[in-house]
Amino acid sequence: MNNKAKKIISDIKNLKVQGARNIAKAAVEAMVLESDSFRGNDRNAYFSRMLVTADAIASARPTEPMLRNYLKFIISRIASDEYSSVDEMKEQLRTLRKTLLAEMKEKFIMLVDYGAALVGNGGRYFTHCHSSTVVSIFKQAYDDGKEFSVVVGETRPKFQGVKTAKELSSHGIPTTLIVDSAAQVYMKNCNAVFVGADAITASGNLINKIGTSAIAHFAYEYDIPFYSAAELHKFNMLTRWGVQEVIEERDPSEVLSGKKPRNLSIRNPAFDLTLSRYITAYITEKGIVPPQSIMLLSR
Ligand code: RUB
Repeated sequence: MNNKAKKIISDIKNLKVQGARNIAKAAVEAMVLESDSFRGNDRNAYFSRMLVTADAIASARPTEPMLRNYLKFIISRIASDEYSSVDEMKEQLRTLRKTLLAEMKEKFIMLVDYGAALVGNGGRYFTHCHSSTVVSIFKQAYDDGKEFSVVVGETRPKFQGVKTAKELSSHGIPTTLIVDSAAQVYMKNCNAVFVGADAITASGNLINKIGTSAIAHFAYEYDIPFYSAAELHKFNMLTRWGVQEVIEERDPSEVLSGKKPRNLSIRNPAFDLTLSRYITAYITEKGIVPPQSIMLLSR
């Protein structure tokens, strides 16, 4: 495999590239790099190499339907092209990258507009982890002239919440960083919770960074709206047929470094599942929709 594509895969694995959207964008890039580095005119060899690469990228983060959806789209385009030469296919893939990224951006702008409208003047909001979508919603609301503040949990074990806190505060938004276990205390006085999404299932359930589900329970308890900002590409179509979205389990060394005492087991799930009944609505490119409508809109 091409070294640059390999580097992207390793960046995705070790979270240098994190968050569903950034991962999907990086995956498209890796596919183009791999395609461009292919030497020869053998269409079958080209196709197998693209398949192997897509597989390697998809398995770098197993809980990412958006990533898989983009990869599937690229692969099916290559597979359905019976006549082009390898060079022509390479060219088509470069054009496809532009189309996909433009489409992604267009949907994102619509989604962020819908989300920013939910941020009220004088409000206080809670978020978790680092979602480029939620960060953009807050930035847009701030740029629209709204005054509000944000509370964010640090998000153990990889501290993506710290990244969120730094980005929001340097944009000018008053932001408070708390330890994850203080969530209940600080959420009481918030007006709404905004989180991102890695996967959405056919029942409208949400899979997002570990800890999201507990936050949704607190929000429910305090009668605070709980929103997930998610492009419809995050929907896992296969869940309609009963397939379960796999929850990625990451290396124990992220939780405890150094020598592990005997008999100690460490678990490190990257995500958890929030039932749809705790979700007020999803913020999508098609509007603010209840969890039950996601499957219908994702056609
Ligand atoms: C990131 C995370 C984010 C979603 C959405 O987890 O859970 O909330 O991916 O992000 P990790 P975005 O850090 O393990 O990738 O809105 O950027 O798609």
